[in-house]
Amino acid sequence: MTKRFTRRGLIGTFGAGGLVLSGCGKITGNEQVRGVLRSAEGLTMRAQRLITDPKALAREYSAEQMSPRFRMNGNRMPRSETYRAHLASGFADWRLKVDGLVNTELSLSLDQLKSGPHRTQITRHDCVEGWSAIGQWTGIPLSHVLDRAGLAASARYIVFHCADDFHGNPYYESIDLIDAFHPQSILAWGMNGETLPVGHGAPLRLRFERQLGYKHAKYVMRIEAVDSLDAIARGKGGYWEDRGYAWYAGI
Ligand SMILES: Nc1nc2c(c(=O)[nH]1)N[C@H]1C(S)=C(S)[C@@H](COP(=O)(O)O)O[C@H]1N2
Ligand SMILES: [Mo]
Repeated sequence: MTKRFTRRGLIGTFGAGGLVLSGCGKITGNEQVRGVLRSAEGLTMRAQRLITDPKALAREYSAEQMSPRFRMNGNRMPRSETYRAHLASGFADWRLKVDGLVNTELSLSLDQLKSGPHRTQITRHDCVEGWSAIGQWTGIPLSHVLDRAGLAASARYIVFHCADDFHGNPYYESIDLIDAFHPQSILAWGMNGETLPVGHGAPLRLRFERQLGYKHAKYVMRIEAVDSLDAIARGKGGYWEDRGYAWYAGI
């Protein structure tokens, strides 16, 4: 295997490891493989949580190590008319909604998000399809936004609702609260020193450096705090998870 799997260490053979070796299309069609992945997944998460500090940082790189080209993957331009109107007006009226199991619902403009505290990190993005790239991301810590809204005691997961879809099925993702409050979980509005490009998820995308690329929701429009993922779409916690990918995609 290549160097990119060294961080997986001891737990590399479980769960998401199997996914990394296969292309998206191939694996989703195979019920048996999906079942195996699901049963291995709880083990992966528990193993990873046992051997690694949940607050440990993913490796950060220096500016010289940044990839000359960072691929765009998945959707590169949402089809939604609402999104296109926001894009045309430079996201001036766009708002990030924060709702669900929160004490105070928020509706935040891009300026409000940009004027908050921010963090810049140079990290390596690993896609399940077998490519990786090192890029620089700047954004507001997700913890800051969640603290402002105040989570209800019953909240267990944070769901990211995106502007794009595949064949009418909206892209969405979810993470648990330990990961939501991780210092490298940021809502990024900047990439490589510039405004986040549309292909990479403008105006706002999640960066979540200890898990695989598909967890990093682009085009985030709404953040919802929930106590269960069952009622959302097919109930597995994400667009790709609903099609067989691991929910806990630790790397
Ligand atoms: N909303 C949305 N988020 C998404 C995707 C997508 O299609 N739509 N693709 C995912 C996948 S599989 C990867 S690898 C990364 C790609 O991010 P990039 O386009 O900035 O490289 O975004 C992830 N987040
Ligand atoms: Mo990906």
